[in-house]
Amino acid sequence: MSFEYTEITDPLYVDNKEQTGEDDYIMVRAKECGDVPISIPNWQPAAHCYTTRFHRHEKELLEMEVFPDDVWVASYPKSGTTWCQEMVWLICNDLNFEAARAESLRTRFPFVDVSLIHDAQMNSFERVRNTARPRFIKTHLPVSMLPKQYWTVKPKTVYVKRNPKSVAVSYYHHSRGIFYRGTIDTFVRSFIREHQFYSPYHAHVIEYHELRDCSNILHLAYEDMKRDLPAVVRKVCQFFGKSYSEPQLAELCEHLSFRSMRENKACNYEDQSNVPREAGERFMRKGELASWKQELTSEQIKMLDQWTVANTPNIEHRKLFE
Ligand code: PPS
Repeated sequence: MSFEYTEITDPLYVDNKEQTGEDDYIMVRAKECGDVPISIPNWQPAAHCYTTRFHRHEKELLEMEVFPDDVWVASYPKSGTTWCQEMVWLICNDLNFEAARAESLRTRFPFVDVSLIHDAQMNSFERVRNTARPRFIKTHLPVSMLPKQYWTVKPKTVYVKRNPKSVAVSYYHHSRGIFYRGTIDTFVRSFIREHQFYSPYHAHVIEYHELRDCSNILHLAYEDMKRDLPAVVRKVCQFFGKSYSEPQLAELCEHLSFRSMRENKACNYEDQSNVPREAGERFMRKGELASWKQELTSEQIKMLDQWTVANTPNIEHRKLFE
């Protein structure tokens, strides 16, 4: 596998990047992905949006060592990753709530590819290399960019997806909390034009979906977690071969409730003192199923819906985004 880089020439990006703070974005495409067991005939992976930092780390990404006892949580950003990580970590660690509260999720479950988009305190690939096994790894990498060894080692992986309109709103607030200075309208338009980190969004979700025959990957949806968390928890326990009593499962669901996670310093990301957060922008923001109904204009909703239709010529795929 190798990577191909393309500059973004879209005027929406070029003309606004200084004002929005979207510096040095670049599209990166993985080539020679024959190892990926995807069920899309003649699949050509899309180029995904990163920053020019990608160049610096491409060898580390390609050559990353993967272990059979790794546990990965993968997603497009803002899809419920953190929620899933906390659930998976606890299920795999005998529901050790004390240990979960004692150490930040960031340390327990490092984000391997963050160095591709931000200047992290420590190179994120190095951080994962230095993590004791069994490792818990968060990634937003699309299927085409997973490290080469992933496909031979096949570590257990949970992929979580979320409705595109919820993702758009959550992603806007998240970016604003860190660096973004544009309006929600500019953000939504740029999200639709696939110029936010890890975009294109639909390809990200569809490509993981098309790995559904891989027994090492479990597919979840944020919406299912909201509607029936105990059912999702049971599914995840089964996937990891774990069994807990009803009272233990009830305690886990309470721990994973939005109210509880929002106040939990080990996973609410409010310890990130180096990141200036805009007033009121909390990582655990709303945690709702469809807050986009109040936060997007009817025009933005229409644009996002048309975009989903345009990106899902296969009707079966369209159902993934309902
Ligand atoms: S990131 O930055 O990509 O890792 O973000 P991610 O964790 O994927 O998504 C953050 C959104 O998930 C919501 N969240 C929750 N919702 C319900 N219940 C629980 N326990 C929970 N934990 C996190 C979080 O609030 C973000 O969504 P929004 O819509 O912005 O509130």
